[in-house]
Amino acid sequence: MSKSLVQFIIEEQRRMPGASGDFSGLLSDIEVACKRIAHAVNKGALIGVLGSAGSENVQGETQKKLDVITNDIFIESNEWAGHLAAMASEEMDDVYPIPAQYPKGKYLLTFDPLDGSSNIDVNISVGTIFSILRCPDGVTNPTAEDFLQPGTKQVCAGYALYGPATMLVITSGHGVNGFTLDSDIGEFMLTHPQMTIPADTQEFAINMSNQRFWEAPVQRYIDECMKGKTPGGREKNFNMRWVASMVAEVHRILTRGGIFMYPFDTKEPGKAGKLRLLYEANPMSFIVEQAGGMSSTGRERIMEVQPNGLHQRVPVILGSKNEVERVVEYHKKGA
Ligand code: P6P
Repeated sequence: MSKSLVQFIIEEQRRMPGASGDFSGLLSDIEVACKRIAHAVNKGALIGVLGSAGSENVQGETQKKLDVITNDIFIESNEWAGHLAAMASEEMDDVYPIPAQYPKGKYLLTFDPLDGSSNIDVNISVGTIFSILRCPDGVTNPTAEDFLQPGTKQVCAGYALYGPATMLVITSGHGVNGFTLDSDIGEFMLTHPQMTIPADTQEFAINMSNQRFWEAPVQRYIDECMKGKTPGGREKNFNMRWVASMVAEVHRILTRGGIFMYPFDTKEPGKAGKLRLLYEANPMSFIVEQAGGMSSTGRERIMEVQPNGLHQRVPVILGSKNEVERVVEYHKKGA
């Protein structure tokens, strides 16, 4: 019989002498949150959760009903057990402190409760992304400043993918493992142990409608991919994908390789990129690097970026190592 996530977590804990069980408990609470979100997402129109909530988040994006519902689910599932000192979310302007009636713990949790939610009304896969940091020693009431840690400080990162199957993919620095929800027993079961990303690929993912706004290095890279084996192109032909759901793109890359790009563009001056560092780029970069891939802004390793704000955005170029290295090389040359 394959291993459940609960068994996997406990066996991982045994590998860390002196572990208090706090981390294991937090992961189990996150697992419950993802099961609850999977239920809400899978029921969709049947329980009236599709459509707009009629509000905007701190990003100025129209919130879907499920954006708000899934954010509430993550808060409710994780605030009570005493593993966290505070939380931060794409859907909340500021830090969420643990209510006074609950004990506090030593971890900080950041999350995007429903990434790709613009797809939810058209029944395309969406996901949840989360990242776990340590709360700085001696800090009992964390502020936004305490979350501003580079991605290399992450203790754990993961995502849930609500697709044809519901999956949970997690790393805590010892490789990447994928679990599939067996709805007959309500357990996530280990189905994809030690996932690795092939160093080479013939598949790129980018929103081509932004092409006129890209910098020269990205223009060159995509132009060569589009030319394939014709003159001025590459040694191979390429295929393209764009789901507009980062979790689905990253999962495809973990499964069969690829390069995902949401680079800097001049579409909205002053915006450093579209994707958010703390709860999208950093957790996905931790997972990608642990699977043998690479993740860069084009100019620096994403996990070494020193955050300057809870909702900071960065350019993201991640996936098969040899292709990301080529894009980084083009940035060094200026094109
Ligand atoms: P666009 C979803 O809104 C998201 O944050 C990522 O999941 C996805 O990769 C990207 O934005 C899609 O952006 O501009 O294609 O809608």
